[in-house]
Amino acid sequence: MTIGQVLSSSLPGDEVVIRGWIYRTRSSGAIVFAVVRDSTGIIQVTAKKGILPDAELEGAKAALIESSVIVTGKVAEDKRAPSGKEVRASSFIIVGTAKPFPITEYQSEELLLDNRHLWIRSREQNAVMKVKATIIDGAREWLKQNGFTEVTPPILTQNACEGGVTLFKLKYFDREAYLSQSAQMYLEALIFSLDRVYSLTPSFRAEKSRTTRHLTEYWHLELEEAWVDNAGNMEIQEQIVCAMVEKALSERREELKLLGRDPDTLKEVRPPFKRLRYSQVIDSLKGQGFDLSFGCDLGAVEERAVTAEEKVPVFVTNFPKECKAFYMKEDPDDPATVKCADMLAPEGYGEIIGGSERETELANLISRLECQNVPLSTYEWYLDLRRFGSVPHSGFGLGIERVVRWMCKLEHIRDAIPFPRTVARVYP
Ligand code: NSS
Repeated sequence: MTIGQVLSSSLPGDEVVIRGWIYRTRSSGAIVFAVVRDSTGIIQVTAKKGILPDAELEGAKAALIESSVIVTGKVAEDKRAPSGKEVRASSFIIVGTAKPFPITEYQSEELLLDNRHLWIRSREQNAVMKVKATIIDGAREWLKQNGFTEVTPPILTQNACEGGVTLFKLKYFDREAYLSQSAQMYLEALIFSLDRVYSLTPSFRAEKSRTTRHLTEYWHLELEEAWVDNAGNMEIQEQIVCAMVEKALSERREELKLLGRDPDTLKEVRPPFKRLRYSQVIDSLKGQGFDLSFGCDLGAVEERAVTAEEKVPVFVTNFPKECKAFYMKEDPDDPATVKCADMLAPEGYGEIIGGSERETELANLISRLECQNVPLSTYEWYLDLRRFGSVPHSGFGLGIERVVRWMCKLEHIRDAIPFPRTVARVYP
């Protein structure tokens, strides 16, 4: 039985067998109080002299935290136990002993990161990973219901989808290749076969900046849709984010609470989200004393100012052409800007989605690539997509860890991934 099942459905007097790890332990004379954890929760176990064999009691007394155990015993009500129930052991078997655990109560962030392979056992990390899996489930369910096919784009590529600055270069036999920053260009090719596609892959960015929202390797959920314009693209973004939030609210309330997120604050996340034009945002920030002009990209500080008081994500649309990627379609009604939208999470968490309608005209795409000094030779295949039945289409990329950070109220994005990769860290 899992500990969760014991807590939720066993009755006093039931005999249960639990398997897990010692989370806390103390003994006084002839009795051991151990708190045991498994993936589903924690429960107190008491082991008393006379009830279980002496050798097992001695083993229980000697066992340090994180020893793995199998406990058989009877369930009893106990008001003093953290969960109101405890297991009175008739057998306490140590499966794997533990050396003194390097992580104790108050630890530096560095020590926790050096011991990440052990720290992921913590209740906080356990809760974050569950929320993450659940929001991915929520997204996949929505995608299935809405006619998207999951595809498997390459990670090794010769294309710089998001510019050269953050590329991880590698030697590919006798050539140069990169780790993918985005599956977008491949997804664009795939819509000509499948109409609506998505992929969930790692994306790589050689981000030198140490911030609370940048990883060098992150999980990227990307969608691409034929026959959809920027407005339709934003509706899809709203719906999928709401599906992710709803799934977490229906399945992960306890985990959210453990992490300090009041689940009710997420209930307001329903469409439609506010839509602000970039120029409006710049004017309003200037009014607040920011030194900005049309053409500056929005950084973390500006994004925080835009969303600090919001409870629901906000779209910022129509960024100036020069601060966005070559593939974004110029807005015919406002040609200094492109038909794009960034979705910013509320409460100051900042950008979680970047998306746009794509440029469909071959000549425009070539001139945008040339302006950005991109060598055309490795883009020939991509330009072919405009030569053979070009079609209006849009898409976007959602950073899974950015969404987890917001929903779980995490200070730093590295806690949204079990083994974070940042400029300072690639171990363990
Ligand atoms: O650079 S993006 O804004 N856009 C793209 O890569 C498009 N090519 C996606 C597409 O249309 N298919 O990145 C998209 C999202 C962004 O909004 C963040 O949520 C996340 O990817 N992102 C990151 N998360 C964590 N760490 C880093 N360094 C990072 N960079 C982007």
